[in-house]
Amino acid sequence: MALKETLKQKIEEHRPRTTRLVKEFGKVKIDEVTIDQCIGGARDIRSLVTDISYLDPQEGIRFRGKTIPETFAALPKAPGSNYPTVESFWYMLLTGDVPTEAQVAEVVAEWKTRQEVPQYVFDVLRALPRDSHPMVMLSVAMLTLQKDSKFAGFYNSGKFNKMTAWEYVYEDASDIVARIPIIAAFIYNLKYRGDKQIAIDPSLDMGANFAHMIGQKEEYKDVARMYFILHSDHESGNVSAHTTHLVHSALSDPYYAYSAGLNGLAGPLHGLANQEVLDWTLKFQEKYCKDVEPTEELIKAALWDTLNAGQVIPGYGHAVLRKTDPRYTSQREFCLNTPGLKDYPLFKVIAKIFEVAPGVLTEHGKTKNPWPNVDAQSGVIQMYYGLTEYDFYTVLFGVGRALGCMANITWDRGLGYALERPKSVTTAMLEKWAEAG
Ligand code: FCX
Repeated sequence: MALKETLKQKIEEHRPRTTRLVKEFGKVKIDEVTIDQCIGGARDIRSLVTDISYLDPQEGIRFRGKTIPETFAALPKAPGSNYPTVESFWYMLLTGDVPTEAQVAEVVAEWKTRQEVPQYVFDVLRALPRDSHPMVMLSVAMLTLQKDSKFAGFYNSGKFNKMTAWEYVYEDASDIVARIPIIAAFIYNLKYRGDKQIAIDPSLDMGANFAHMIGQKEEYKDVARMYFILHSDHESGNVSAHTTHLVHSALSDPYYAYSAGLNGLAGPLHGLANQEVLDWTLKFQEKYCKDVEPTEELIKAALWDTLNAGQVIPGYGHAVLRKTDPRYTSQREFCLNTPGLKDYPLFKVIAKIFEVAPGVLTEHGKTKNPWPNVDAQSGVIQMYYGLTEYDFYTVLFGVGRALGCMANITWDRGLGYALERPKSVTTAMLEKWAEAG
């Protein structure tokens, strides 16, 4: 069965579960809210539902119930590779099933029919100031595509129907995941390679084609596949996923929704942290170890400099996780298993920071989680392969994150989730409740 048909069946089977929960158990309490959660960014309040992924504070992410190693092991591999195609992962995120080789081939073929980016998008990108941040370019590209949204077209057709609306989200979502790597490659070439563009290679899967389009070597194909899968989803309360969900809950189409999600991803406390990590580490190398190996003492001194200046250590800490992020571990293992990369000086610095930073952050005593997150380890791999323009790294994150955000909002519409509209209160109200205990 084709992906959309399988998804249709899954959504129709799932709907009665959601309906029953609301009708029969709608008043069952699953959480309570405290004043510090109200002021402190709604941390830990259970108020969102997604079956695409779940983040356990100790164990880390599971995609459709599978840990990262289980995900990589279960999915069919790209030809000649140890890594799965991004297309096979998309199938699993949407349906919860591990696809067969034939089902993967269908998705690969389907994305090829969707990946052509209209010329007007490139025209708009070329018209932007060339020193615009690449995340601005990616977000603008999303909005530029909005005029052709199939979901918006359906809504405006006068035939809008809640039961079938998800099919139009699926259409836009599939167009977005197929096109976003093409747009990202265009932005890369526009900004850093003097607008020397490389045409799509129609024989390649998504990750491999991205590598080809940014002029990368063969080995980078697996880096792209791994990177996009690892960055795809982190349940639904993180800024990019939550923003996408929130904006789409107003029935704004997937282009509006993901452009907004990307704008959140561009924040230094979220996706931009990978750029910040590289910036921090290169400045550290420049200042402290021009001619010497990075020692524990030097790293400690640099970490304290940052903390004493009132800044955060980028790539460390997490709002949910309380252990080393398995996305960090997975990328670290990739480095350790790749000859050359294992001995790459910058990787040695990153590895040394991993030995030192958790102790320093624990002594500093503020963060609830002194362990590294995904961003602490992703940039060094890109640097090693020659993708040195680190203000581009959040764009790579955005290409991967599209998979999770688009799978989520397809299901949001499939299950008819409501407009999101939490209630706000005033400070005087909080004070009154505080006094009453
Ligand atoms: N360095 C220094 N201080 C840190 C810190 C770090 N890496 N992480 C947290 N803290 C501080 C916070 O700033 C906060 O200080 P405050 O009381 O003065 O406001 C205190 O510790 C408690 O924060 P905590 O509850 O542990 O963490 P939050 O949930 O508020 O914030 C993030 C989580 C991720 C934003 C925070 O750990 C941070 O700023 N880390 C550095 C930036 C980063 O790596 N972001 C990427 C995260 C992620 F993986 C992603 O989205 O890509």
